[in-house]
Amino acid sequence: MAHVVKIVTSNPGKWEELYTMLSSRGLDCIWIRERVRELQSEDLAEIVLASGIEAYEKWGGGVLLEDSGLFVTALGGFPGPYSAYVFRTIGVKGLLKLMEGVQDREAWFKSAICYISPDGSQSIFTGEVKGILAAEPRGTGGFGFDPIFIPAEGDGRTFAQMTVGEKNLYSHRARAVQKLLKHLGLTG
Ligand code: ITT
Repeated sequence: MAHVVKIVTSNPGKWEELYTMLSSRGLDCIWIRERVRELQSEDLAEIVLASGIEAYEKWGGGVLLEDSGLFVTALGGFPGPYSAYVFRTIGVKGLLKLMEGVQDREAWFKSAICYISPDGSQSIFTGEVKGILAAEPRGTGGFGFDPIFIPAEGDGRTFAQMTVGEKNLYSHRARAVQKLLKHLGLTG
């Protein structure tokens, strides 16, 4: 029986990545283009679980939410869970300014997915990708901080210089999705 997954996100870039990965495994995806209230916490898993429960109460079983962020080592993990706010306020340029003259360019994207099944059972899946911050933005694809994130395992291009399919080979979100697919028995 085909699973129906209700993906709740206000972010079209996230939807595209999640839809591409899940539909290729035979899942029927519905986009609920809404922003769910987010808990204040430093822990992405905790934030996404609270949002997931709220979404389950509103839209019922089969809901999937994802919370993610960019964690910059030299900035003590900032902006982390505040990434959406930092992106909306100071943006890519503002973050680069904070990094001016900083030698250590290491950063991580982290993702936490909450899936609540039709019978109400809650699961959380996480994924990470390590990279470095570019000196200048490059590329027009992706969203958010993609123009300045160069994944360590890649070929030197930023995520914004990759197709969705290429980004999905390395990304934090793709790694969390792999765990979800395994949980649903849809890998291999
Ligand atoms: P929803 O909460 O509605 O899903 P959002 O964009 O507000 O959408 P988050 O609260 O999870 O989502 O914030 C994630 C932010 O972290 C996002 O806005 C980007 O600035 C950044 N981010 C996360 N994953 C990213 C990725 O794959 N590429 C670039 N930036 C990313």
